[in-house]
Amino acid sequence: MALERTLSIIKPDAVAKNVIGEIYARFEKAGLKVIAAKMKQLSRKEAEGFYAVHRERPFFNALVEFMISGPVMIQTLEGDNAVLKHRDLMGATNPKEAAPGTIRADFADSIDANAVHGSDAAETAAVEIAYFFAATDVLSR
Ligand code: RTP
Ligand code: MG
Repeated sequence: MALERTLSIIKPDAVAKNVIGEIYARFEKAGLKVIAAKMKQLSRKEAEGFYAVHRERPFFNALVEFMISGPVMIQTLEGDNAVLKHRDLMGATNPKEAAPGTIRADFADSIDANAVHGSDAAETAAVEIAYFFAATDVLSR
């Protein structure tokens, strides 16, 4: 299996619910290591840049507003098959469709306030990690 990295964001709704630790515990139990982390209030520019691929989508403005509505917890995770493993832990984008026991099924309220973000491929993970972390702030262990 391939050792991979992925970018995880605990979104403002889940930070407000005070479940950072519960979500981290799921990463750890699945064998994903936190190798970089920071809490941050995103600026509008940062949120727009991060979600630039969705710029033309009808939900873009609502997504940006939501992502700047409060602090987020951003981390780089490392482990075997980290991208897919993390997506499996997250569950479907719409919490109504998320499998029982997934982070979104347990903590998300709606498709907009859906608790977490995770990179969707190794290539996008590399871009997303570099968006938030300098190479020297990512501590493989
Ligand atoms: P994410 O990027 O946040 O990990 O989520 P995802 O891959 O599961 O979903 P994606 O298609 O990349 O969409 C990014 C975020 O935009 C919001 N969204 N709203 N109202 C809608 O139809 C809709 N579709 C997507 C969600 O908050 C989603 O996480
Ligand atoms: Mg996505």
